[in-house]
Amino acid sequence: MGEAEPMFDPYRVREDFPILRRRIEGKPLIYLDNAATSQKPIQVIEAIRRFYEESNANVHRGVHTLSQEASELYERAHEEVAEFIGAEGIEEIIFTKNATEAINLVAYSLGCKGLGPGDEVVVTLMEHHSNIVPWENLSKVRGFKVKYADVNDEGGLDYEDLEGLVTRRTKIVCVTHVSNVTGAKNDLARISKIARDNGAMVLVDGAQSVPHMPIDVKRLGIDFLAFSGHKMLAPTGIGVLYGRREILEEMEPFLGGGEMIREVRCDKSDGTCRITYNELPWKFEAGTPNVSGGVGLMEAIRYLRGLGMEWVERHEAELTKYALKGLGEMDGIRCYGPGPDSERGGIISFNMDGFDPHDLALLLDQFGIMVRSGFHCAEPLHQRLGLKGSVRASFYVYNVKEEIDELIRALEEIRKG
Ligand code: C6P
Repeated sequence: MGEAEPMFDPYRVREDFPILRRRIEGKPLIYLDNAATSQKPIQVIEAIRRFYEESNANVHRGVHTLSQEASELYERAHEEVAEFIGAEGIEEIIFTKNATEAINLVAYSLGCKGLGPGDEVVVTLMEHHSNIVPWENLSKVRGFKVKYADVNDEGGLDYEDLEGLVTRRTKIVCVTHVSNVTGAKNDLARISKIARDNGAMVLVDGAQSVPHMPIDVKRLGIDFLAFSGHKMLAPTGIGVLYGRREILEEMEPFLGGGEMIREVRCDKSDGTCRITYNELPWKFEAGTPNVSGGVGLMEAIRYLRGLGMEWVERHEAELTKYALKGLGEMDGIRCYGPGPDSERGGIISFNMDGFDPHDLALLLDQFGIMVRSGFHCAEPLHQRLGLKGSVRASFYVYNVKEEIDELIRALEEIRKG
């Protein structure tokens, strides 16, 4: 009997990404900056073009054919996102600009109603700045306290420290699912239990997990999930906040304007204005939304579902193991984060002795290899690990082992000078 057909073929996937045909410095492009943003398949590019060529109109505002079509597409995009992450329905799916705006929406909405003096918010030292700065800024205005759960020397979450910090005063625990620096993956079921035992809500930053693995918000028992379309094959400018319906119904809108209201009645004689909000999710989507972004995100999700999220996860785990082994065998390279046999995402940060991270990234660029360097918007984690920065390689569906071989070959060449 012949070998079974592989279910997932990254070489076939590559053909869908026009940008991968580019050459940089005369060399084939090797794109290893997927944690910053992913490349886009032709299917997504075409879907956006089709929308503008055939159906472009504002949504929920016109009775004409184009507005009806655009509204249907936009609503269907919410439905497909809901299915993708196991939400109950579109009431739980709010489209935002990106993960950052999704987290800010929760922070500022809770800041309007629900967070004040005596309350606490628990975050972790491994958070991206977007899951720290909104809470810190708001705490100064609203008088609540932000506490930080520690990480261990490998950059993994210190669950005992977290458990000690979460108390009856804690209103919300805000954690990343996968670190954008070390790839460390947090145990959300364990975190949810700690929060729930203390009556706290859980917000998960899924920016580095939703694009890369199957996610079921109901099974994870979380209250909020924030993620960005641009890291999962969709265009920039579209992101998602999942929120549990009962909680969203109680929350105040973050932004006011058109679309998010049902009625605005102003009485000039007595100066009163009565505003009633629209139903979910539109209550949280003020103004003309990013309709083409929603269409692009829907197509990106169809593409990822076509590949199968289990296969996406398995492929990236294989690449990560392979890269960690290769880098681990090199002299003068230090990789951070959990070991190759741990549960982790496809993100590896490292340093090479004697090289500044930005210099190393620039040198790799001359080999056609795109990596990120610096703090990756996670300065507190770098401080905790005693690092002045790092170089980061991050993988996605179109990366192949040969590209990792090239990365290692380039690093060897740079090291030898
Ligand atoms: N991290 C990186 O290179 P936005 O910018 O809103 O799409 O995503 C913010 C964000 C939130 N959480 C995590 C864990 C993230 O990694 C990011 C984005 C990019 O690591 C750009 S700074």
